[in-house]
Amino acid sequence: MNRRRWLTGAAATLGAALVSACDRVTNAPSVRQALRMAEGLTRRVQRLILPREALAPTYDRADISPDFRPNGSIDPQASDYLALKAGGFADYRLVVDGLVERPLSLSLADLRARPAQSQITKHDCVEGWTSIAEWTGVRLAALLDEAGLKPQARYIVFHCFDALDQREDGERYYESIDLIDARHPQTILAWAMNGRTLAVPHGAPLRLRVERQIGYKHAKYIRRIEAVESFAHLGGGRGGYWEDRGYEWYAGI
Ligand SMILES: Nc1nc2c(c(=O)[nH]1)N[C@H]1C(S)=C(S)[C@@H](COP(=O)(O)O)O[C@H]1N2
Ligand SMILES: [Mo]
Repeated sequence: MNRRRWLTGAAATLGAALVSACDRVTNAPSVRQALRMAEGLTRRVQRLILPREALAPTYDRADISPDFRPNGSIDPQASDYLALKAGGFADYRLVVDGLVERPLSLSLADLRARPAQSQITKHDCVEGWTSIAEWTGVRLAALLDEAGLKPQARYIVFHCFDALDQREDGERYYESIDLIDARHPQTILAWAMNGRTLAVPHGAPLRLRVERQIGYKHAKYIRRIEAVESFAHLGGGRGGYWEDRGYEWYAGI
């Protein structure tokens, strides 16, 4: 196939995969291969066109969606999560470890005591809906600087409490991003939504906002942040719960 036809085919395949529901993924090796190639292209093109720190659009309070839809896990049943929830997350600790000089263990009070940032942005789900909300939290870059990334660190992994099948031993949600997105000025760990404490359906007590990427990259119910050199050893090796099921790793919008 010549390059142009391949690109057209890959774009069509990617488009088809993107409109399918989050839980419906094609597993044909050719499709997965095409997705991976198209994805590398998307990431390289976006990195070329956009400056490192290009901002996602922001909106006004009046634009906030009255009914922001919760999606994916909305009520995790893992026993460790239920115990923390029962105590109002007073015993919650966010662990930051992996390839860092100084591992961190932070309570919600610790997180709230750090400089907060708010942003009103549009969330874009692969299923085809969007919603606008105001998110408040701490910049991920600030926590990474506090922990001190070792030179080998290349990706940041988010380990979550929820298993989509709601089984105690089920595979828990996870995601990963590169250091450019991790250090992006709009990448925050949010503990509030629309001025209120983050609710369980939207990822309490802490979720990621990585504004230049699509919905499934925004890990909810974060329990641990790990700096790694490679994510090949995690889950199915593709860097995230949905990526392991065929979705693209770099889901820039
Ligand atoms: N831990 C976890 N994070 C997750 C999910 C999930 O199921 N579990 N779903 C993802 C998807 S597909 C979307 S669209 C958003 C939904 O966020 P919301 O519930 O606030 O709308 O969370 C993302 N992060
Ligand atoms: Mo989504």
